[in-house]
Amino acid sequence: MTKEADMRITGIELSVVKLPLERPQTTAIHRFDHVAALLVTVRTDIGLSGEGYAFCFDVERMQSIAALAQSLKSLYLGRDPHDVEALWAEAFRSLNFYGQAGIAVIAMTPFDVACWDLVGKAAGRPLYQLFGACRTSVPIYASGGLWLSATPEQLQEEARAFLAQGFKAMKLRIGSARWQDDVARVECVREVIGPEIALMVDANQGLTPQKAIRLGRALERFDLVWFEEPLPTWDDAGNAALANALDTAIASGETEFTRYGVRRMVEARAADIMMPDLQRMGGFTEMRKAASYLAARDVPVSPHIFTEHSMHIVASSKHGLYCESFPWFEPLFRQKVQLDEHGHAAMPKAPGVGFEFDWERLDALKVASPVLGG
Ligand code: SMN
Ligand code: MG
Repeated sequence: MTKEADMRITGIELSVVKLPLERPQTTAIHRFDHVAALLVTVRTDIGLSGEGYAFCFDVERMQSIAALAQSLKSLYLGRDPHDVEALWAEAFRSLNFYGQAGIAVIAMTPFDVACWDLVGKAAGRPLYQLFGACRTSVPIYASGGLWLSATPEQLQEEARAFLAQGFKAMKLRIGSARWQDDVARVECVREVIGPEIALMVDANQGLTPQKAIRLGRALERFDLVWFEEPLPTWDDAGNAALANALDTAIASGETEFTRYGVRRMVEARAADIMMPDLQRMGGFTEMRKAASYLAARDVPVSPHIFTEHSMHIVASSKHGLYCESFPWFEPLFRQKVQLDEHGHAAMPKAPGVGFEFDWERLDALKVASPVLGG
């Protein structure tokens, strides 16, 4: 590294924002009416700043993540953000006592992401090019709708709206009390989108093995891209049996932490497609390890949410399938993800992540955080 490329972290700012949702939304196991995000800005002595965020489903529980993040600040202050690998390892080790999964790993994420944002900005390159580019646009599926809480009429309306927005792929949540109702939900969406649009379903770990096999068999005729999280993530044997029994690919892994969770599922053959989540990996440093491990095992990778960041992983992974378009976090950023005529998302040309916090809007969404002293 040349002397000019050096930079030092001189300041770190943390804040919590509350993002309201238009109406409550449900999956087989969640109910959301707002999300809370922890925004981290890392400033350096060369005038560049990097940004990252973590989120959870309620402002009260966000305080625990914010407290852990606050405790990590001293580890990063004074350091060179280029040292992402060393910093990740130090942060991870320092959290050993608190559990090297769960909210401790979530709390590491915005720092690692902000450091990578700085690495990209210092190099003058978007991150996917630094990671090793394989495309300039990425397949993307609409995921901000088709919730379990939607009626069949709403499902059809939302599916039409996704098509009108230019999406060529979309994901439907399933996990109804009667599995036959899930078949009807898939049928009514297919009716609107036709056979060519890619369709995925997500049961959010809400099924039993018996229900999952019946439903999975009944869904084979809809030519789904994948059947996501049919069973609890810890049921490796159950997921492996299902993956073996069905022609439809099983996708899973969004709630696994770090490369170790990803590795366990792959070794158990519990999923055909893996969906690592940026904040459960602890940021880009570990996400890239997970993506490389999946490449080595020839397992396709389709990252979970974090659209603006996950794009860089899909654009630098030949085995990257799709990026998930998830609108909850759009208000965080000044730039919007742009779809082309193929329904692909164009990679940003700006250096780093290429999406920056929209403080003009975010200041009004800030909420008090006792642990951050606000
Ligand atoms: C999902 C679950 C929880 C939060 C966001 C998204 C969902 C998905 O499982 O895969 O989109
Ligand atoms: Mg999911």
